Amino acid sequence: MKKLAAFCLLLLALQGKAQTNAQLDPKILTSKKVMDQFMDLRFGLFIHWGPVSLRGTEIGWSRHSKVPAAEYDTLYRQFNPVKFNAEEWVKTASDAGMKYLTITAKHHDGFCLWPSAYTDYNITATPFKKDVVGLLAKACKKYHIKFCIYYSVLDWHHPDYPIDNPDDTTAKGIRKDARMDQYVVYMKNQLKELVTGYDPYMLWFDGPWEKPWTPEMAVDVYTYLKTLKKDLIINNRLGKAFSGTGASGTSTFLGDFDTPEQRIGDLDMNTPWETCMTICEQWAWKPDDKMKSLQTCIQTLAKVAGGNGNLLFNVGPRSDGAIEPAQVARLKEMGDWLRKYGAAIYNTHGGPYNPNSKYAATRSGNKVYVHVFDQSQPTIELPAMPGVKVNKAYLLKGAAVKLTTAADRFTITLPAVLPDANDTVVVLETDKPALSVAPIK
Ligand code: FHN
Repeated sequence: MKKLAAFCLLLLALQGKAQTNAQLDPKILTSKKVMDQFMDLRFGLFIHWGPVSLRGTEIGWSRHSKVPAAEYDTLYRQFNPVKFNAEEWVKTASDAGMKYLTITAKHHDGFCLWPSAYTDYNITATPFKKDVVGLLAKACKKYHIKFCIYYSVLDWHHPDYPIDNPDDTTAKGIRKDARMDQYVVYMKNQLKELVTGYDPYMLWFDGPWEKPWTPEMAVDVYTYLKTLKKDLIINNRLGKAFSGTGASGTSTFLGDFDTPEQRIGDLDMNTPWETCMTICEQWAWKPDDKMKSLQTCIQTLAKVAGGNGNLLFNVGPRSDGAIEPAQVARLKEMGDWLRKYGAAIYNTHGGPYNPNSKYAATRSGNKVYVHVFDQSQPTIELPAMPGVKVNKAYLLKGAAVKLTTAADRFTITLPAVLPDANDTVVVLETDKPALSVAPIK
């Protein structure tokens, strides 16, 4: 994916300045209230799934490269995920402490996980037939998980999308009869199906980097979507600029939040952002894919929250419809940690300290939650918070800890045995609202 980010940067440079929210009618932009509520959720489940799970190769990207297109495009005929149980998936998210779920309704390969009236290349053409998007939407409603939909702007399968093979820039990789104007009509028809049919909380767009998709189309589709649902949250990948293409900060992209990928975003108290990351290495299911340790998972969540961002954590279910049991178990372990220490994650803001390998910090009211990762030393030193006094220091759910205050720093003496080896949370109660402290980079 690093190659992709470089490729996006190059494309962006070639295509000139990307569009920004300044080109939208300010009345249609998603309100700060709605975005604050989204950011309070902090943690969501990303799901990359489709017939390609039959091959165990990457969704979209392995078409033509690892799997011949003719074979890739007919995998749906064998796709019969008999173990798919939408409520089980949603309960896995809920048990992980996740508050929203984002499903790849249509990825770059163009296959639709719902019975779209605008293409036969959809779930009803499989032996399975059931409306996966609809079943997940219903299960999310039942378990009070916000339902979100991923939709790929580029579509290497659709006859009106000009690019068939991103790796072949010769005439062979291009559809010379493609009609991009017709493709945008198709896209808007499908988006209307999804928004009016399933009432998603958010649309997670992807794949805006190729030449056929223009900034003008992005502005048109964002504006169109807001006529369908005013409070619909829309990420910044309708537009050309997103983290990884060098964009950051509200003035440099179109959409409601930034989307750093496979990395923890920088501390930013102004621009809503969400890191998307795989629990393993591949987005879609892969046999024996290497899974992140519990420590990495928990510390990633704490560092993202410490940066004032959300974490969209991805699993790729198998072709039989089950999520790998080891991944379900890992997510449950994250949920166990959150059930104990979630006050330091949900409904907090990031900062005031920039997350680092030793610690991260979140805050709410007059509390700063210091997430201690490096437990090799008996003490941890933090720069002083200008103009703010710490009245009390204690372990979240635990005993008081010793705090020494100097002009330019605090020193916390940690107990000999820490309650959680992955992330021990120390609470600093301040004499002023914790949010009054400017970020300490
Ligand atoms: O190309 C996609 C990739 O397959 C995956 O969906 C990620 C997840 O955000 N987004 C794109 C790469 O930036």
